[in-house]
Amino acid sequence: MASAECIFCKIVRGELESTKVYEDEDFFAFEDINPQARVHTLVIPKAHITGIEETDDPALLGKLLLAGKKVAQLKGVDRSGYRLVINSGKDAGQTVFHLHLHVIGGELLNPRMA
Ligand code: DGP
Repeated sequence: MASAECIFCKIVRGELESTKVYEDEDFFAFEDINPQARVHTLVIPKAHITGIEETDDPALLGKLLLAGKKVAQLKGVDRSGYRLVINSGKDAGQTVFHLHLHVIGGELLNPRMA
């Protein structure tokens, strides 16, 4: 179910501009507007799911990770290394309430994750 106000749903629908990296039937990947490393791409389900706490669907979550791997390959960081991150809720600093996987790499990342 799409949400009329959700910015990531608008990106999926093409109502908001984005730089597309990958798309399949269920997922869409695009460049983060505020990159935190040379490679910073977001992978989202096309369906509106507010965050990882909203779903227990193993197929969806498995495919989301596989789409993240695919994006890492497309961005050329699969061999050098990359980080997959999902922020959930306030303490993690989640700002967009549409499930998204950050694919971050292209440089040596800070080993500190919190
Ligand atoms: P999070 O903190 O996990 O909720 O990360 C949300 C990310 O979404 C953040 O890195 C910036 C990105 N973002 C927010 N609005 C837009 C937008 O309109 N376009 C794009 N491409 N990225 C956005």
